[in-house]
Amino acid sequence: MNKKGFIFDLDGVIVDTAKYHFLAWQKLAKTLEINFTEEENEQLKGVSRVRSLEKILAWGNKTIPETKFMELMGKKNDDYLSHISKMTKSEILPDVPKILNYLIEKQQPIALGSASKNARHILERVDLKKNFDAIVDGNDVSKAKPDPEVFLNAAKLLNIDPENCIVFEDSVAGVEAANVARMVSIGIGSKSVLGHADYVFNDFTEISEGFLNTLINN
Ligand code: B16
Ligand code: MG
Repeated sequence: MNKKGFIFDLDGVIVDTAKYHFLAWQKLAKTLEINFTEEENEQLKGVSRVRSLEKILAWGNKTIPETKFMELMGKKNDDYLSHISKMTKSEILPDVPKILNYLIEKQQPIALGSASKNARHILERVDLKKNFDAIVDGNDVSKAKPDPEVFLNAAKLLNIDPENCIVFEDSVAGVEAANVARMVSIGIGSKSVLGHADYVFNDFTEISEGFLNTLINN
């Protein structure tokens, strides 16, 4: 049987946590008297915590000392984690378990490729960690998406060549990272945002077993 490397982003692909990142950043930005729109928030998806705060400060034309920067990152994460602590399996996005189970049944290697430093904790919380053969997250990389490091490391751990890997991503930066890594990029979200992906689906309910078989066999 053909083996491909299936790499999943976490926030916004496996679980519905993108909304919690947005809420936590918005709350923090308000304390700095910075407003940003949902459209601008798209630029924060898949982007590291440090880079996200840098972007928000730039939108508000603000500079702050390093100690304050670290303090704000801590605050945002505490707020984010307070949302996560209430999270249940119901926040796994539609048909994700079905797709994972199908790929496991077909003996396909599966990895997580996330920018989040909270990724392992979240996977445990929703009881999906056991489905992954490899996990690469924000603690394991030095360069954030759109740099391909996170996906290239995942491919290495799966022992599959990058060109035989398929990435599922909800962010502009993540699709770009997959493209740079020369992997097949599958955008999960809207075509108007993720038009640079090889394929785009609104969610996993639109992905058929036939399509997965084509990915495995091509
Ligand atoms: P944390 P992903 C990304 O996760 C999120 O999309 C992004 O909004 C967040 O800033 C980043 O993780 C860092 O997360 O603060 O938990 O370390 O989409 O790559 O799974
Ligand atoms: Mg994401």
